[in-house]
Parts: sequence; structure tokens; C-alpha cells
Amino acid sequence: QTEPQTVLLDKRGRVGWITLNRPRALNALNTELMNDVVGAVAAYDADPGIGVIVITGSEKAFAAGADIKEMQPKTFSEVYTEDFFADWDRLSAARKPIIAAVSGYALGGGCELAMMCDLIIASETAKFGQPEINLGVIPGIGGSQRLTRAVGKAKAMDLILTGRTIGAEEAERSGLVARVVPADRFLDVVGEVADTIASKSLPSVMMAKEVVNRAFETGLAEGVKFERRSFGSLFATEDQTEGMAAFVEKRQPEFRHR
Ligand code: CO8
Repeated sequence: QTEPQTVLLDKRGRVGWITLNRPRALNALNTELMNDVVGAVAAYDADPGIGVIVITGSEKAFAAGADIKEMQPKTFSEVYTEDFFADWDRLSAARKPIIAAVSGYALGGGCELAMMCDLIIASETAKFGQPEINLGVIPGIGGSQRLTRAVGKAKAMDLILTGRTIGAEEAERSGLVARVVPADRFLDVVGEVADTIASKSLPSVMMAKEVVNRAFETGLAEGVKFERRSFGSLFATEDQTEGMAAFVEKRQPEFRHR
């Protein structure tokens, strides 16, 4: 396997960091970068030493969208037959939580990439938007669906029809973003959140992600049943025995992620 050129990879404890690294194009998402991100996520997902994945960009840009220069010459039949960008869907197969750490621009495909992650932590400098309408197209990597589920129809229509950009405060108020963090503490706080999640029992973390995502795929009664069955199955793990014993014995649990 060749070394990725468009992302920087760094394991810190049980957290696998992926830093998008095409600074001259504000991390615009081209095919190479997509392959690198998808490959890195799959590798961390399969690594038993990793509990959480973080995807981040630079201070100025998480990602300024799909690469317009790569898309510009394409014809309909190329976009259709190549299923351009379909590989991004492979991110959804990751079973460990993915945090999007967004500073600066998260526009178009950049906003869609952030929304494919499980939670978004934003620097107060973050700017979100789906400006595809300004290019004569529409969101194409799930944005119309994920944004609408995240913020509701009113805000999604506003953003997708006008192409306007919103700041971190409005994004948090709308439900797109989990937390907004001061710029000077941004990466520290992301690291703390990631470490916190990574310190929990991995089977319960993975199952928590799975049950929350089930809320988007199924009706309430089915979802609650799925949660109940998943909850019960965690009583087969060593970490449940340890976690509950530690509480009763008034000590910190020592999870072994099994
Ligand atoms: N694609 C390619 N290059 C880009 C992109 C992009 N999305 N964004 C920025 N760049 C490049 C610029 O061309 C420039 O390169 P150069 O120095 O060679 O001219 C460099 O990055 C720096 O950009 P700017 O000089 O423009 O920087 P500014 O600070 O002046 O502006 C902005 C920053 C406001 C973010 C501005 O760059 C901008 O508006 N970018 C485009 C944002 C946009 O429209 N994004 C949506 C793209 S479309 C999309 O994502 C569709 C996804 C669905 C695809 C599905 C296919 C099936």
C-alpha cells in the first residue's frame, strides 16, 4: 500500500487523527484525498488499539468543498457512470465513532464530510454552508439528506437554496454542531473529547454509535427494541462486569475493551 499524500496520520493514545492536507486548495476534496481519507478511516477502524477517529483540517479550512477544478470538465455520463464520489459512502461503514473537528471553512462537500462523521466540534471560526447552488448544482455527497435531518427543513432549505454560509454559533443553535470551542483551545478540547470517548469500553462505544444511528433508519418502536436487545448483549462483555463492579467498589473502572 502506498503512503497517503493528501492526509497526515497520527496515533495519539487510542485516538487516530486524520488531518486533511491540501493547504493550497483549502483541502478541496479530490479523488486522491477521498481515497486517502477512506483508506485511513478503514485502517483505524480495523486497528484494535484505536477507539476513536478524528478528522480535521487546517485552521483556515476543514475543507472548502469538492474539488471544483476536478469536477469542471466532467460530463453527465462521466459523473453518472463513474459514480463520482460514491466511495465517500464507505465512511458510513466505520463502526468506531468519528469526530469532525472543524475550524474555518466547511463548505459543500466539506460540510457533507463533517456531517458524515458522528459528531462535529467546531472552532468559533468555523463556517458551514452548501454553496453548490452558486455553481449550478446541488449537494451530491448526502448533504440534502443529512443537513435536513440535522437542522430541519426550514434551515436546510434556507442554506441549500441561497448558498449562504453560517457561523459556528448559528450552526450550534441549529443542531448541526455538538460544541463550539474558543479558537485558541480548539484542538486541545477536541483531544480531550476524543480521549474521553476512547477511555470508555470499546464494545459499548461502538454499540452506542450503532443504536443512535438506528434512530435514522427505523421507526421508534423498532428502534427501542433494537436498543433493548443491544443493551442486554453488553452484559456478555468483561467491561460491563468491570464497569459496574468499579461503581459499587467506589473506584475507577479499568476497561479492557472486550
Ligand atoms: N475546489 C477547488 N479549489 C478550491 C476550492 C474548491 N472547492 N476552494 C478553494 N479552492 C482553491 C482556490 O481555487 C485557490 O486556488 P488558487 O490559489 O490556485 O487560485 C485556493 O484554493 C485558495 O482559495 P481562495 O483564493 O478562493 O481563498 P479565499 O480565502 O479568497 O476564499 C473560499 C475562500 C470562500 C472558501 C473560496 O475559496 C470558495 O468560495 N471556495 C469554493 C467553495 C465552494 O463553492 N464549495 C462547494 C464546492 S461544490 C461541492 O462541494 C459539491 C459536492 C458534491 C459533489 C458530488 C459529485 C457527484
